[in-house]
Amino acid sequence: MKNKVVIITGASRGIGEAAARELAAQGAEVVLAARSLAKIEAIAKDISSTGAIAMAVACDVSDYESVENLVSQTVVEYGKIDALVNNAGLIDPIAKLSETDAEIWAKTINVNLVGAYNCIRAVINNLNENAAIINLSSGAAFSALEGWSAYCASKAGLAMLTKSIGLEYPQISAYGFAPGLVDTPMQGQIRQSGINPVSQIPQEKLSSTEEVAKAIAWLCTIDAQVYNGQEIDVRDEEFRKKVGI
Ligand code: NJP
Repeated sequence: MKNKVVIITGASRGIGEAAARELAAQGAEVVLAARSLAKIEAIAKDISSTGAIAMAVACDVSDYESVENLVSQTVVEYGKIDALVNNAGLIDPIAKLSETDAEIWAKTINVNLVGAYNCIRAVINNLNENAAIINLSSGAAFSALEGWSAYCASKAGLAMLTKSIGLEYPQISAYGFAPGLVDTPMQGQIRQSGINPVSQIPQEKLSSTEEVAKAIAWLCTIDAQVYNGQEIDVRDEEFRKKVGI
């Protein structure tokens, strides 16, 4: 990963934070993006204190101008972009469809699907050779779960967006990556809801963000190109062997 420039959205906590830390530890120059500027600045400072290169840019992925600013700041600072990790995501509203708030429902689509599109649209003409786009997918893209209609619909749409990039831009590697059940604040929110079997999974059964971060870092390398255009699940044994987790 030495000197590869990687943008990670949703880097203020959970999987995004862990991916930024892992990529930086492997030598990448990381750009942390999220709405909470103070949090990503603190993480970037911590990463920089290890001798790695990190920058924080406040960004709301659902706002195209904000995403354009993220990309232009990255290009000004580092001169290129080698990978985009589309990780920013929301799960609300967790409720049966008739009990959902229309604005909150639309917001999740606007972050999980339109937000990913915005980031891809803004980087696509700025990507370096052998670039990679990693879209954080989910089992929920392919199986409906009670109370998660916005989340499932957004991730299903994202899976088709991944395929579309694979078709239209074969020179770029695009992956849908399902991280499994990972111990993050989003899973805390799910447990609190008490809706559907995922909310019943005890915290100690969830996997660590560090393991998933290793898989994301691997997907940024040329070795991952065998999976171009595909949906990958971290629980796939063959994949785990390749990553070394
Ligand atoms: O989520 P969480 P995870 N613009 O809630 C950011 C998928 N996944 O780490 O803006 C920019 O802890 C937010 O930052 P902030 C999941 O669907 C997970 O669990 O400061 N950023 C924060 O950094 C998601 O796509 C599991 O509030 C925005 C981050 O997003 C990804 O993995 C299972 C934003 C969310 O942190 C990371 O999930 C699975 C915006 N508008 C898929 N809105 C799992 N955890 O088990 C939010 O299958 N963010």
